[in-house]
Order: sequence, then C-alpha cells, then structure tokens
Amino acid sequence: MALKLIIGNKNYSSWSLRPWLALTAAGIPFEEELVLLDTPEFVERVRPYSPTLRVPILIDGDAVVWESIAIIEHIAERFPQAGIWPADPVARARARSQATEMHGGFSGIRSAFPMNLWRPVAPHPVPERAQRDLDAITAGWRTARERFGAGGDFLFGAFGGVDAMYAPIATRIRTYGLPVDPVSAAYVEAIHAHPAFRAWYDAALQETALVADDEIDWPVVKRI
Ligand SMILES: N[C@@H](CCC(=O)N[C@@H](CS)C(=O)NCC(=O)O)C(=O)O
Repeated sequence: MALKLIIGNKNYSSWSLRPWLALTAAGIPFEEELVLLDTPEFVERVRPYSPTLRVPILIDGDAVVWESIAIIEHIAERFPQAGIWPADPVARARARSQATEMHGGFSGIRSAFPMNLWRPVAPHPVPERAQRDLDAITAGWRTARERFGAGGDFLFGAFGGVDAMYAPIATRIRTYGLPVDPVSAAYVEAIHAHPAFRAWYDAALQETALVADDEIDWPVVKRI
C-alpha cells in the first residue's frame, strides 16, 4: 500500500518539509495530501491522526506516524537501503543526535524567523536567543562537515535525514540574511540547490494562502 504524507502549506510548514524532503530525496514513492493551515478543514482532517492537531502525518497502511523525527525514523526502518542515516555507526550516532536536537529545540531562531519561502531575501537584526541557536547550529554543521562530510555537499556527505531536519533552518538563514561562516553558507546553498528542495520551493511560490503568525510584517505580506 502506498505511503501517504499529510502536510501543510509548502510556503510555511517547516515541519512538513522535513519528512517530505527525506522521502523525495531518497526516491521513495508516496502520495502527498496538502491541507491548508489555519482552516476548519485542517482541524477536521488532522484530528483523527494527531492528538496535537499538527502536521506532518505519515499513513503507512495501519501505521500512523506523527512528529517529523518519528516519521523520518519510520522511513529509515521501512527503507533500510535509502540511506536516511549514515552507514557508519559513529557518523550515524552523531547524525541522529543532531537531527533530534533540531526536533527538540532551537526555538529562539524558529520563533524569531518563521520559514517563509516567498519572502524576499533581506538581512535582519538577530535577537540574542536566535543568535545563540544559530551559533550552536552552525558549530554542529561545521563539525559534521569537517569530520564526516567528505563524500558530498551535505552534513554527512550524501543528503540524508539530518539534512532534511535542518533544511528549514537553511531557508531561514537565506531568507532573513542571517550571517554565518563560509562552511555553513556553502551548506545553505547546497540545500537550496538540491532537486527535491527545488521542487518543494517552486510549489511553495505558487501558493497564495496566508498564515498571519508566519508573516513577520503582518498585515504587510512581502513576496518575491
Ligand atoms: N513537533 C511537531 C511539530 C509539528 C507542527 O508544529 N506543525 C505545524 C505546521 S509546520 C502545525 O501543524 N501547525 C498547526 C497549528 O498550529 O494549528 C513535528 O515535529 O512534526
């Protein structure tokens, strides 16, 4: 039976982007169902699956998986050849730690700078909490790239689950012009150049539905 991934708006839904990218980059076929955030239909559709009324949700036959990191773990278990985690156990331990750290934290940068793919790129002042997160994130990126990244442009070489988890941070760095070191800047570019990311991004730019909480100049909406 085909996998189904329920997601939110591609422009805004950073948590939806994560498993969608992991699946798409790995070439795993799935059906996508997009439900617009902040609508009555969203609550109706999501309630049977997610106790907290959140997307993404993966439906895999009788198995229902919610929480982005749990979905990525489920995919890794279901498709062991997909390379969701690095093959080397030491690299894999670190990749899982960094991915889980992303899932559980960095609310400073997430709340100051919502993912908003259609927003024109422009530099923004960085609040202290967001800067602390940015420093921790980019330090982790540099270590992964230096120790494990030789085989490709991503944190552990080839694109994997950990890159899917950090892709929305890469978009925030780009959109809001957040200053980062050259290794991290190259990684941000690599994420934006990945064909799976491009496909999501192009679809996001076609959307029109608005989420006020994710527009930092609301009621003004700045669009490319
Ligand atoms: N911890 C969850 C976060 C999911 C989440 O917050 N999703 C947002 C969209 S990006 C959502 O469903 N928001 C709906 C709402 O707030 O009503 C995960 O990792 O999947």
